[in-house]
Amino acid sequence: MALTGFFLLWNGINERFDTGDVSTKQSGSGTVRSGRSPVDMVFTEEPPGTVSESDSLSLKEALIHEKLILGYRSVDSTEMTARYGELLLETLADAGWEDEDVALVRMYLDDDRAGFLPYVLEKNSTHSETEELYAHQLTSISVNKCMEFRRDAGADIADVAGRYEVPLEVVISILKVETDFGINKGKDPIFNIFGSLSVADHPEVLKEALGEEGEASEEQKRRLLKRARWARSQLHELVGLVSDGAGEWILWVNGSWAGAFGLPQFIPSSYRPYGRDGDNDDIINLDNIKDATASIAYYLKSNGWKRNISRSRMKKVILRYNHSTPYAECVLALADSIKHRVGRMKDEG
Ligand SMILES: [Ca+2]
Repeated sequence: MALTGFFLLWNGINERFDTGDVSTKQSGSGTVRSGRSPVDMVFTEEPPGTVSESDSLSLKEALIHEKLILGYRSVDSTEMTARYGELLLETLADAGWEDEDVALVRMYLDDDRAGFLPYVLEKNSTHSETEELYAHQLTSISVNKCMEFRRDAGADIADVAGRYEVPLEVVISILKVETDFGINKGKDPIFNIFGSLSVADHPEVLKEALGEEGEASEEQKRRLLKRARWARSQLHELVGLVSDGAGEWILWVNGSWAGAFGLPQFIPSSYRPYGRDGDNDDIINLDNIKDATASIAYYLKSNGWKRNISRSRMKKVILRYNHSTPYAECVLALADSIKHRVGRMKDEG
């Protein structure tokens, strides 16, 4: 089927976890921070880690810490919100966009759902990947959730993952770490995420975010400039997807602060090349568990995953999925843990 056909058929449900006939339990997403390195957590016996129902406070502390490190000034959202559409169109024209693409963005900005999101600038210019951010993924609670998911949905997605020779525990680990099996897929339309970030290097926004000369760090300025360029390329891809037949709904799919959407948390530039139809209904729905599994596994295979892959190569491939060493180490450690539990279950008969 032509690519356009997939787009037209994909109905774009993004608020629910479409499991088809798969029943999946979803429990709360309390986080646990053990302070241990994922590297230390290759499980031999019982998965280590402090078992606690909630440590959301520590996650909040980590985010405050990020802000303190970089001394971020909040963008004046009232003024910027009022000027957002104008700033975005000006920025895109300055960046060399074709008039017709700018006109499309102008049209989408008229939608009631369009709007400026100051936190996106803040998050994208202050976030740093640390092992601590992933520690809660490597606890008994987390592994228990993975085992529940495997029990409920494993049989349905094992053959899909197998098509690409990617072990089931690796797919389950990615589904857990990315969105907690669909619980944390993001809360704002990706058109607004990429649009807001696209204006981050507009002189007026930069001045607002960085303050007077020398007030904020060079590092933060560097990040804002880099992320703004990146966001415009993703926005361009997104507009292109609509133009190629995806339907305008894709603009309003909710995504994370980094613009990642669906269970695999793909960005627009990954959707077209790596999105796959896992349940053979001719619809690529990244909120459908089989399609998500196929898309994750196909992404990994396309980036070098194969049978009998070495450990170091595994890590390199996961890093292609998400360029974060703590992420890659966490995904592999969690997959080890799931595999270990499955092995123990089999031993116990
Ligand atoms: Ca499908």
